[in-house]
Amino acid sequence: MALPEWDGELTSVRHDPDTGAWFVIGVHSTRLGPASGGTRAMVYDGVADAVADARRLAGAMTSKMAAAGLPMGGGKSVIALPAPRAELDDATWHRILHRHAANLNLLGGNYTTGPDVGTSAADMDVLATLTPHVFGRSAAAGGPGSSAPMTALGVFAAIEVGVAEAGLDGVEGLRVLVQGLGAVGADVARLAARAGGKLIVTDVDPARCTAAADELGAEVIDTGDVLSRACDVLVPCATGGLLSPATAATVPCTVIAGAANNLLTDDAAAEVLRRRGITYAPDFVANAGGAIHLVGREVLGWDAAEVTARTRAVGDTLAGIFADARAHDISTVAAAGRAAARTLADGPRPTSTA
Ligand code: HCI
Repeated sequence: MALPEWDGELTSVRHDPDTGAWFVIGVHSTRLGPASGGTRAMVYDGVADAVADARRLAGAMTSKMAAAGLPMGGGKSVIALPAPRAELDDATWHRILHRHAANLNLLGGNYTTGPDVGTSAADMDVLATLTPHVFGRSAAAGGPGSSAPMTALGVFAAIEVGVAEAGLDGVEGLRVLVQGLGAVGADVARLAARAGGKLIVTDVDPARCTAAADELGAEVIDTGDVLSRACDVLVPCATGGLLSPATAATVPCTVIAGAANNLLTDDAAAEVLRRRGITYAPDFVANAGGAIHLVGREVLGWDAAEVTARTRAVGDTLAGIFADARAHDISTVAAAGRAAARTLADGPRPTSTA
């Protein structure tokens, strides 16, 4: 089999004939520390797609850890499910978690997982009974609890700094379009509403839209209208790949800052946004609050106040990236990539908690 090129360190691919699940772990880089990143569990078109997704997401984790100044490398797990998660019975899901834990143990701590799309703190609790290489257990099980509030706080900091970079005078009165009202998106919507933003929301689940309309007075739009509805701030909090060079060329907004990983199909989309004068907060910088929460609490011994302060500092990091992009006429993604590359080239810092 011809293997596609990848600049990462290790890919583990295993199959479980009993459940039909495939398990992929991508360790992109251990340059700054042991690799870490969540476990995504969903249905894929095939194992090649699952491998590609794990590797892309692992690469993004390397950049995220570096940009956030965390002493960790980048990795990601993908479990390619035999059927949608909601259709799996408990025994099958349990067996899948057991297999995953066995794979994590094989890597011996070179990679530590955590929650991602399709997995929860409750799943981390189960994994933690089988392997030590898990972040993000529930508070009830002695873990740091959900990282969603910190991810949302970091995204909101990115929105505020993005708005300032675009020359707008604060979030108050701006039309803020939130795509995806999961735990993170719903929290960002609340923060934006509290700051006086006029919320426009969409989600595949109508009940979540109704809740946002009731709680925040949000206007609800169709999921298909995200890229055509005029707004000031677009906040993608659903799955990745929303912005290609083609959609970036027409999306009618001024600022883009969201929580979704791998929001751009490729870096060329960032260049299109730059030329149109749209302020884009690179995803791996804007959404680092979750990683700051998990690594801060579980590796660095930070308390909640420290994690909150470090998450707010996502805004400062972004302001530096925006300034660098402006000064050198490069996209914000290029600027963020350069900064992360410098951090990686410098290697591990002896006093990363200082
Ligand atoms: C993410 O930011 O996408 C995942 C955050 C994370 C960080 C470290 C371990 C698991 C998940």
